[in-house]
This record gives sequence, structure tokens and C-alpha cells, in this order.
Amino acid sequence: MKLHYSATSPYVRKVVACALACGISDQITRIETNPHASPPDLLAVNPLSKVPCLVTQDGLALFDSAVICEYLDAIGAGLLFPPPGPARWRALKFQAIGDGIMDAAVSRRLDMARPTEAAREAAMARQQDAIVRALDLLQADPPANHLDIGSITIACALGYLDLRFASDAWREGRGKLAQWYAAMAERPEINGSAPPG
Ligand SMILES: N[C@@H](CCC(=O)N[C@@H](CS)C(=O)NCC(=O)O)C(=O)O
Repeated sequence: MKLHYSATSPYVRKVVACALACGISDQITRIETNPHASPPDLLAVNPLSKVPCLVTQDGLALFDSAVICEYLDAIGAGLLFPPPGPARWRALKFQAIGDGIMDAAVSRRLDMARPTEAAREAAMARQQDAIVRALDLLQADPPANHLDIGSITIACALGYLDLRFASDAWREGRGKLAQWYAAMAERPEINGSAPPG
């Protein structure tokens, strides 16, 4: 397995710690990666240009850290994600708190490095590029037509683009994805959870 890796990323560290805990770290080859430079070999496996990204023996590209850790636990010792019950919800809640601290701290550090309007514009353009690449991936490989956590999340993400960035015209050139979303948006679960207005 190959792990797109950055030594200072707390999310990468989480994955490495899980691999050690599962006894499978020797199966992982680290690929030193600067995600902020959007290197082509990272973009080829993760349109969001983020580390960690794990490419499995079967060639499956997995991100983000929560997904990778669950995968490693499934193929390894299987001790890190307790079965459904209070211990599981508590462990997942702490994962969410830890991830939330990382999100806030990493974002704070990036903002410190962006004192000017030009730097802010560049950061916004970088986010937009990530969205466009992710939309292209979804157009090429749309989620399931039935409800699962993946299709629900993608439908909510596309709904948010319509709500906040209606002028972005994300449907242009992405007919397959637009069709997929139109069908999903009619489902009572997606329709019934839409913001008012
Ligand atoms: N939710 C993701 C966050 C990963 C993340 O934000 N990684 C940072 C490095 S610490 C990154 O790759 N940033 C590049 C970018 O945001 O463009 C996870 O849990 O893996």
C-alpha cells in the first residue's frame, strides 16, 4: 500500500498511529507529498489534493483519514472501531473532536500565512479547483442510485453548491452527474432535508 504522506500533518499522523496499532505499518510505503503544491501524482488519486491518501494493494484510492483508519482497522487487528454500542459512539465522538481541533488549528495556521488580499484570493481559487476536480471525478464515477452514506453526502454537497454558489453552473459539461442529482433531489430524504426557500 502507498500512503501520500507529510510528516507534519496531524491527519497523516493519525493514520500512521492506526497502522502501527493494527500491526500493518510495514505494509505501507510512504510517499513524501506537499499537498499545497497540487502534485499530479496526488491529484491522480485524490481530487481534493489533500494528505493522507492511501492507495491499497487493489489500487483503491482512499481518503480522508477517518476512512483510511477504518480500512486499516478492517484489514488489521480490528480493535480501533468498536462494534455498534456506547463504546463505538464514544470513540467516534472523540475522533470527531480530534478532527475538529485539527481542522481549526490547520485552518488557523493557513490563515496566518495569508495576510494579503491576493493570498486570500489564491486560497479561494485553490478551493474552487478542488471542487471542480471532485465534480469531474463524480461525473466520471457517480455514487449509487440508492441511499447510502456516500450518495446522501454527495447530494447534500451538490445542494450546498446550488444554495451558495448558484452562479458556478456546476452542471455544465456534467450531464450524468446533473441527472444523478436531479433523481436524488426528488427523494423524500433529500427533498425533506433541504434548507427552506
Ligand atoms: N479531513 C481530512 C483533512 C486532511 C487535510 O486537510 N490535510 C492537509 C494537510 S494537514 C492538506 O492536505 N491540506 C491541503 C489543502 O487543504 O489543500 C482528513 O481527515 O484526512
